[in-house]
Amino acid sequence: MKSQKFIDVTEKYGAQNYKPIPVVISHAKGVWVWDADGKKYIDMLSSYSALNQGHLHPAIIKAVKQQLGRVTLTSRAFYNDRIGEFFKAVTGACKMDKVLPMNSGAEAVETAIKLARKWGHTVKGIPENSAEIICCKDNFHGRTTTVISFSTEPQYRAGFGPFTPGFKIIEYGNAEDLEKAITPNTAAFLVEPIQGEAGIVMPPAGYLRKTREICSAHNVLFIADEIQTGFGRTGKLFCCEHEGVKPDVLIIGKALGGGIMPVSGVLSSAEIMSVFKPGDHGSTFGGNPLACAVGIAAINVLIKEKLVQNSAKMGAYFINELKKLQSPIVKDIRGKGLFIGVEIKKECGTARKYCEQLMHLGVLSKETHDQVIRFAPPLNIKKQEIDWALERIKSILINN
Ligand code: IF1
Repeated sequence: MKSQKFIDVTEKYGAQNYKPIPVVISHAKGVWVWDADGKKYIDMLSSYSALNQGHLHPAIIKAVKQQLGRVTLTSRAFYNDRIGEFFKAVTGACKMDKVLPMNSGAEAVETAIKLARKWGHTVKGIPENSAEIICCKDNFHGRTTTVISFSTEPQYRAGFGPFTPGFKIIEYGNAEDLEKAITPNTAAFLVEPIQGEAGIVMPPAGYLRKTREICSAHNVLFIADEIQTGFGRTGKLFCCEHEGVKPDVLIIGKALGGGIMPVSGVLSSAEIMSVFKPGDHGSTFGGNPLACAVGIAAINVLIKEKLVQNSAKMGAYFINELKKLQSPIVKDIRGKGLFIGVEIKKECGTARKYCEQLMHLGVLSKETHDQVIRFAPPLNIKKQEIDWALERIKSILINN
């Protein structure tokens, strides 16, 4: 068992801020991964939706290799010959005027907060240092000190204060709550179209549309965090499209990096983005030519291979088949596209237990909080591959 050795050395020298499912991935292709002992698994997590195009997608790998032979890093002190093309591709796909490139998701969320605050203070006329941003209970937007300042999960905050002020929390899914929370100092409403970490929690139908309307009526920016729900995960390119909603500010990440490297960004109208002046904000690595080559390829693969459509089709099939199982241990099955949560009844133990059992059968998934198993495979998954996983999921959900 080579795997155990890799686990031991990881635990010995690494900070223990994670408790991984005990599988050691050593190589991968498409929806499949192999562990250090050669056992094959289907990847039903896709690195939390950062692998929507699958592992080692040939077109993305080709783009990386080409770029590696030219230039990888320039900083934004200079222009490079890939960044403009990347900006054009990403704004085109997202139907937004302007983009500001960053690396991690949390950095992009921080960027959106700075954008909204500066817009609030300089355009909306909110007195300096008093802009408010409204967020939802059970949100997840990352782990920086400012972002955890508006987390409502005790573990993400405990011991990490003092926190950044300027955030208000409302119920997720209740549009009237938003209207009540808005004051003349409200700059923005920040929302996940589906709450991933909270347990694949979908707001009631019409919520995104209603909150969008409320934001417009009160001159409040509607900021959608589509870091996880974006790029086809829910069966539309962006989850807000399910309700015909166009955000003022769109935050993207994860799958934009094509499973290769962190690539994130904030998109907005030319007018809103114009509040950023040279020197206001930046990043050493954001918009580097390698990231740009990856981002262009990642978007092209999604479009050319119709992964958004496949996500809608395969997601509907997967959810339907899961529902047919009529498992006695399952409380709820929910999701959109290939973003699926299976909630286990409390009296049947935690989701973690079932994820570990699934791992032994060759299906990689991960619990979110205590009771929900998340299934979010690469979007190019085929019906036969879903069936392969379903056979194993069935034996765990039925025979326990
Ligand atoms: C971890 C969760 C998922 C996100 C949304 C911003 C970010 C994320 C909607 C920050 C990141 C990741 C972080 C990762 C696990 C994963 C996660 F369970 F923690 F919440 F997917 F549901 N907005 N989500 O989902 O992006 O800075 O990480 O690039 O281990 O913390 P990042």
